Amino acid sequence: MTAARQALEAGHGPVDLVQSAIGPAMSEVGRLYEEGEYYVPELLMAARATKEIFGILRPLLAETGAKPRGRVVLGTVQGDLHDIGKNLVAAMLEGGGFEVVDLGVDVPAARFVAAVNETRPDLLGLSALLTTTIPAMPVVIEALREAGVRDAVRVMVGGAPVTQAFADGIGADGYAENAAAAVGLASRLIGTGALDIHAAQGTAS
Ligand code: B1M
Repeated sequence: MTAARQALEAGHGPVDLVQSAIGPAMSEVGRLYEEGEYYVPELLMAARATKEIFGILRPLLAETGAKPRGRVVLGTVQGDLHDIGKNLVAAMLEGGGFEVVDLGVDVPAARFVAAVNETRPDLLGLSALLTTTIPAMPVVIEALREAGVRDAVRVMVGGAPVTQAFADGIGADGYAENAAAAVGLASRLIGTGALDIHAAQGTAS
């Protein structure tokens, strides 16, 4: 928080902070976790710090007119209360320049469908940590189909018991093994480039 405020006071713009500080920092946290140097508490601290910094940056980003790379609705599926990984995915996506609408945990299929209708996201992210709750994922996809919005949104799935084969089997558009991979996958699925820095700086792109 203090470092973020100091950087802003020193004249660094909010877009610059997202692109050159928060994004790379969260990627580094993800890398250290994957290599076994960081554990869950470090992940939580990083995710919490990122969340607080975004509390300061969000209004500033809105003022600059910087276009988010895309909107992602994210939630842990019905019956499942695990949210540490999902929160990390949310923080990494925000750090990567995506707008995230976090529906929380234990989210019923109807709530996902309603959020897709209300917020028109580019991507819907489903997280599950239990072998007993991953069957809720195809239920969400079927509910999207029944509501006629399946083709309006890309579906990304993840969580410890989820595999690429499972994702393929339920007709999801993509699977990410961890939070860092989720940012890369989201970029590929949405087909976006970097944060629109020209719009943010008021220069021609
Ligand atoms: Co739970 N739990 N838990 N638990 N818990 C597991 C998952 C379990 C493997 C433990 C075990 O038995 N070894 C086991 C599941 C077994 C199974 O399904 N086969 C289990 C169980 C059984 C249960 C309960 C049923 C226990 C009980 O009550 N008898 C119960 C269920 C409650 C419920 O959900 N209805 C339960 C409860 C809990 C707590 C509430 C105590 C707590 C959750 C707290 C919270 O989340 N706020 C908890 C915890 C902490 C765990 C473990 C220890 C850690 C999970 C975690 O946060 N990992 C877990 C055992 C373990 O994993 N070692 C366990 C760290 C996190 C960063 O990783 O969540 O995998 P992860 O997220 C990663 C990736 O998976 C991926 O990116 C993340 C970051 O890199 N990812 C995505 C996740 N979502 C993604 C979405 C994406 C893309 C990537 O796109 C949308």
